[in-house]
Formats: sequence, structure tokens, C-alpha cells
Amino acid sequence: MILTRRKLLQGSAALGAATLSPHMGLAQNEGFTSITARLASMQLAPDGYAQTDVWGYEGLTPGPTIQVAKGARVQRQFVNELPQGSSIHWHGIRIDNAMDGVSGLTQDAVEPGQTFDYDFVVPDAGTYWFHAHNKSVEQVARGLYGALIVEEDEAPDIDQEEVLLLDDWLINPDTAQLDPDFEAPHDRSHGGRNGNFITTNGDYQFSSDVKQGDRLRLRLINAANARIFVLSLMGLEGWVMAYDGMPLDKPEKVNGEFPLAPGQRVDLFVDVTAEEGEAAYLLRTIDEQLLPQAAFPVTARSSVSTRDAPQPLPPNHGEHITDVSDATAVTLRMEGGAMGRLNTAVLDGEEMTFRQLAEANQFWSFNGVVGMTETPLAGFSRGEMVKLKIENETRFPHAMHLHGMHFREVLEDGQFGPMRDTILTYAGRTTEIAFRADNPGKWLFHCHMLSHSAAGMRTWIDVA
Ligand SMILES: [Cu+2]
Repeated sequence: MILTRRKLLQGSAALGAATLSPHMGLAQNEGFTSITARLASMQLAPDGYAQTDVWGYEGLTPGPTIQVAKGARVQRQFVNELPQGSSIHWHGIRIDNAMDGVSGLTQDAVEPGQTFDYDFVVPDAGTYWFHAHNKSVEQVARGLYGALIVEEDEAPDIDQEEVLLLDDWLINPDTAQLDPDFEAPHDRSHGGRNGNFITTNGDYQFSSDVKQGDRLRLRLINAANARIFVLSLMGLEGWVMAYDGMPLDKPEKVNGEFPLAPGQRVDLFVDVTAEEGEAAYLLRTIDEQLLPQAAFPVTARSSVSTRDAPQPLPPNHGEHITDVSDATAVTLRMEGGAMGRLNTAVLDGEEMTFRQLAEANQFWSFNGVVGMTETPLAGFSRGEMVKLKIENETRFPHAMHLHGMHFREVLEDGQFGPMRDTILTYAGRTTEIAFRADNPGKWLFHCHMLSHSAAGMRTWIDVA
């Protein structure tokens, strides 16, 4: 459990008012500290199974949560003690391009034994995360990720906060070790690497005690390689407060199931309605079965009387896109994958048949091109409004993530969706997004089903 500021202040009241500061206990501008990626093992599977070898920041998965105030400067010296080159991407942060952590685009991979200084400001409050961005299909699957929480200037009125990183692991039940075939052609050409063992914060039976009537803030982060979590609430009355860190103008009541695609986050406020002695749940649906993703045993009743529906979180920079008629139009046609209709595509400058691509373990194309190229998908001048049409001509959903900037979906009725950095596009459907290209640099745009990204689904845009 993470203490809310209210509890923190209550707990420290006895120490005297002089010790109180708005962001007491929060790391901010404290200078460089190190974050070391290294090998570790942990009891991931239930008792009786062996420990699982993982890779983790500070030897932990999830890594230690970085929690800072809005506007704070984050300084971390990344120390690589892995057997592979690596880098850290700060997912969802409107960051300086040089700090975006994409090996091969914004920096070289940090080789084993080497270090890299990440130094950036977090301009927006919200729920973000960080993860490895070199060979990410392997490195994220091994556990290299953690939460990055940026606090609002004024703490919202909640009783308890939970940062919940959802993941699945592909584990051999005999050995409790991760399946080492991170490049399996079947995963790459189908739905990606899906695990057989699901956890919250590395715990397959995550549980946290709550009080009836309490309002919790749940910060959900999908850290899985490919799994789209289908979630719902039980014994909790909930509101969506923010998607991908960005607050909604009006909280949305949670009604039934909602998807959380890889890379996406959602902030919920939930009021505990389950009775004392029972439990409330965050549930996942798999094959029409409801299973607990996180349990909240109700151990007492809150002394606080029931609250009204929550007020919206304070807005971030919030680009209120109202008109995209003059926006620069770009189309991204996705093709390939199993059961797709991709005949030929260009890989490393060479036109190849789908069979040849498959032999190279590549399966997906954007506008007929597989993987990264020397030239960007598109170049924009700074401040240009862009509308990007994503045509999913494959048989699979894809969670498309834009680095460095948030966008809104252009809806059919002329309205715009919430600000996001990762959007789920569905098979056979066209999704249009709009954003202002206001952050200069080379920004990756890729599928967050990491096997897909490794098998062709990545490109980049250039903002001058
Ligand atoms: Cu994909």
C-alpha cells in the first residue's frame, strides 16, 4: 500500500507542523540516484514451485515505484548489469527526445557494465511507467518495468492509493522458469507472447485490506507483452478519472467490462461498497470466466460518510482539439500477420514475399514497409496539427503507442476521444487520431504488442 498524502500528513502531525511540506516523502530534485538493472530471482509461482529467474530494476519486478511531484526533475543514472544492452523508456512522459530511451533511435543501447544518465522534467501529473526499450519483447517479459507516478499539485480526496502493474508470464510449470523463446514465430505472427501466469505487482493473488466506504485510487498499468486485460469491478463503485495519465474533463462511471491494452493506464476512483467481512475485487475476464486480478478484503467500516461522485482531476496541458480540417493528413496501413493478406513488403530496402519475410521472422508492415527505416513515416514542423489514419488490415488488434506526445481519437460524430498515448486498434477497422506535433525530435510510433513491434510494426515520425 502506498500512503496517501492525507495519511502521510495525519501520520506526521505529531511531529509538528514544521516538518510538513507539500511533497514530503516524495522524491524530487534530489539529484542523481542510480537505477540498476540486474538479474534476480523471485517467488513468482505459488509456494512449492521454484523461484523464477527474472531481470529487474534494483533486482525487483516491478521495479521500485518512482513517485515525484508534477514539474519535478527526475535524475537517474541507469546502470546496466544485464548480459545485454538496454535502455529505459519513460512511457507517456512529454520528455526531451534525447531522454526518451529508445535504443537505436534516440540513443545507443547502454552496454553491459555501462551507465547512462537520464535527466528530465515531468510536466504532467498522472500514472506513467518505465520499461526497457531494447529487445523489449525479451527484456519487458523478463520483468524490466516499474511505475512512474507524478503527483497532482493538490492531492485529490481519497483514502488509499494502489499502483497496480498487471502482467502475464510465460512460465514452464515444471521448472517455474520463463519460456526462453522470446522470438517464437507463432507469437510474432499471431497475438504476441501471451503468458500462462497472471500477476499484479508480481503477485498472483494480490490483496490489500480496505474499509467499507473508503475511496481508493487505483492506478492500473498494463505491463504485459501482448495481453489485453478485460477488467471489471465487484463490490466497488468506480469512475474513470484519467487515461494514460491524462485526466478526463468529466469522470466516467465504470459500467461493466473495460479493456486495458499493453502500455495503457487507467486511473480509477472506486468507493468500497462491499460489506465488512467480504471482499471487493478488480476482476479480469478470460474465456467468459471472471477471475480476481486484485482482492480488497473489507476489514472495517470507514468513519467518513459516503462521498459525492468525484470531481475531475486538475487538467494537464490538455490540447483541446476542436477542428482537424486543416490538419496534415497521414495514413498508416497495417498489414500482415497470420491469416492476413500481405503478399509482399519491403524489408531493409528489399521487396520480399510474405514467405521470405516469414523466413526472416518478420510478419507485419506499415504502408508496405517492415520495421524501422532511415527516413521517417512523416516529418512535421513544430506545432503542426496532424491527423493520422490507422487502417488495421490485419486479423489482430494492435495497441499503437506514440512516444513524446499525446493524441485524441477523432470520433465519427465529429467529437474527440480522451487524450491518450496508446490506442487499441481493432482488426479490420480504421482509427483516426489527431495530435499537435509540438515536441521536437524523433519519436517512435509502434505496436505495444512487443512481439509485433519486433516483427515489423514500428516506425517513427520526425518533428523539426
Ligand atoms: Cu500489434
